[in-house]
Amino acid sequence: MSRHLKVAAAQLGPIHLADSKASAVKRMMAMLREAAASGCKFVVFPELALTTFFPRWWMTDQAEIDRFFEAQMPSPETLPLFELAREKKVGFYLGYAELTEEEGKVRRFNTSILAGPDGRIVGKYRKVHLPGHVDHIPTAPFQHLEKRYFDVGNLGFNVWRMFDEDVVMGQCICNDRRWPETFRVMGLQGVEMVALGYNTPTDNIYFQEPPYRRVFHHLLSVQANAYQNGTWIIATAKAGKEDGFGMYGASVIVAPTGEIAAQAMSEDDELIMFDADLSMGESIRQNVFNFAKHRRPEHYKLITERVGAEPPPPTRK
Ligand code: CDV
Repeated sequence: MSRHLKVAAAQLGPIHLADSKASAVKRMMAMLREAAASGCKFVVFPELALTTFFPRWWMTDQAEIDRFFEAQMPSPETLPLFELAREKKVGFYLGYAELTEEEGKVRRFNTSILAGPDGRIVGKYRKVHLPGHVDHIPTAPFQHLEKRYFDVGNLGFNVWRMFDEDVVMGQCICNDRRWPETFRVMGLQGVEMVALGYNTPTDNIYFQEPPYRRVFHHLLSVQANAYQNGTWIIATAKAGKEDGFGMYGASVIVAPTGEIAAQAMSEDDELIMFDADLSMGESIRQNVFNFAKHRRPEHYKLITERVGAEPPPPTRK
């Protein structure tokens, strides 16, 4: 029997500092309704989908920072989204900032959850690869303070069985998509589909590069990792100018062949959909990327033993 899952990437346009979480949820609910009406069973929303991309702002008052976080999920503002998902029998992925307590310590994570078509949370992920910096860079046009506002995720890269189709589903967040390790760890658990939300500024504050090249690197990362692990990837942006600061869109649904099955055309709220054939990944995972047959982990030890690159000493003075 063929296994298909019709899926959607629900790209969000800008959410400004002054916008409420309730208004963001309203927009997401409109897209979830549209996806359900088109027969989609799974909708992927962006990273930090409830608020503006707040790591661009330098803040020192903890109470001001914590306004962007959720102490529970569903939170009062997101509950209507969970209820609608249950009514429409649509599962979803949602990125948000998580405030929690572990071993008596307050922790803050850049988190995503997977909710099943019954509206229950089936899986949680906390972002591992946090980009950016800790200190204020006054000369930069905006900040990227993920390393300041979040702890490094402590749940690892897991997969979950979801839907009647028993899809092996994984999840990760934004910068994780640039690291092959993210996907290989899920690939080694037989992942068939990965949900991924992101917020990527159009401009690089660390070195000069044209915006088209940033979109190229996003697509290159998602397409290569889909192919090398034989998995579908649904990558969803928050896009457009938030209070004047641009973030590119280019949300994509990528097939296990690495080909783009659907791509957003705007930098606004936009739903893209595709009926994903799950058998497409099987032939890749059974042939060119048959891990059991071809991988040689005895030669990969450095990957877990070493963090930074250590070139051999130079031969010339
Ligand atoms: N939110 C992100 O993780 N953004 C990074 C930017 C800073 C490069 C990304 O990898 O898209």
